[in-house]
Amino acid sequence: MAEPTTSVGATRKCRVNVINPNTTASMTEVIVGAARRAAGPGVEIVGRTSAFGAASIEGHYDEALSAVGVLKAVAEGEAQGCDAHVLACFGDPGLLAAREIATGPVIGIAEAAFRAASFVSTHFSVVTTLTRTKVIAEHLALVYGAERACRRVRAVDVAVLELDDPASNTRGLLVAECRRALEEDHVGALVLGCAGMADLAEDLSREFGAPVIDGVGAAVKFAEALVSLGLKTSKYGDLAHPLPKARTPF
Ligand code: 5HY
Repeated sequence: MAEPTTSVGATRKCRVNVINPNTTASMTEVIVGAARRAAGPGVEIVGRTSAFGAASIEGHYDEALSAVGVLKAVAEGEAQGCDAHVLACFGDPGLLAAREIATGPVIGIAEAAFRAASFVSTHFSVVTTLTRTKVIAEHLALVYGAERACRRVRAVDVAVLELDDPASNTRGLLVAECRRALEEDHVGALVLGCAGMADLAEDLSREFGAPVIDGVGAAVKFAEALVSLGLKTSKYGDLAHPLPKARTPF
């Protein structure tokens, strides 16, 4: 597995473990780029590609597999003294389990994007990759209590690993779907439903003059804020460290 990449800068305020739950290192670079653009002074971004799971996460099976890789990456980040963890996949795979083993905050990019959208709009729509993964975002909106604010989940039907292939016309398809969402869903903001779209948010926001939200950047800012408030994952109740027992090591 590639050595975690680290940004060195001003006196370090916090170290954020930014995990790509799929196993594609080139996608981790896009994610880490977005995380570093969002990170404030003194915030160290440690990028990590999951060592276990699928090359891209596009369904429930991929999600389940990737959760083990996420737990391994969180454990490595804890051992490396990371103050917070970001799960950079729009399904927030393994989020609650990760919070059990983490001391610092663990932020999923879907939850971060939903929360950010709810601060800047009354209603928002999500634009994700494949039609088959729409249900995952719909489920998360319910789990996070965002189902009333989230008007609709749409898809551009570009596979995760084809997003950065010029032949996929990702930007063109996203512009068309975002425009339809703004016209038909009566929403004030849009959420990009894949970490691989992170570097398109600013450009699309300019295109529409409306907030187009990337969960990677939002998650890094929320992690920074929680760490600066001294807030850690509660160890009272369901997120307490797992009970000691025999487990197959990963
Ligand atoms: C993601 N899959 O953010 C999700 C997007 C999706 O490998 N990284 C992935 O389509 O659900």
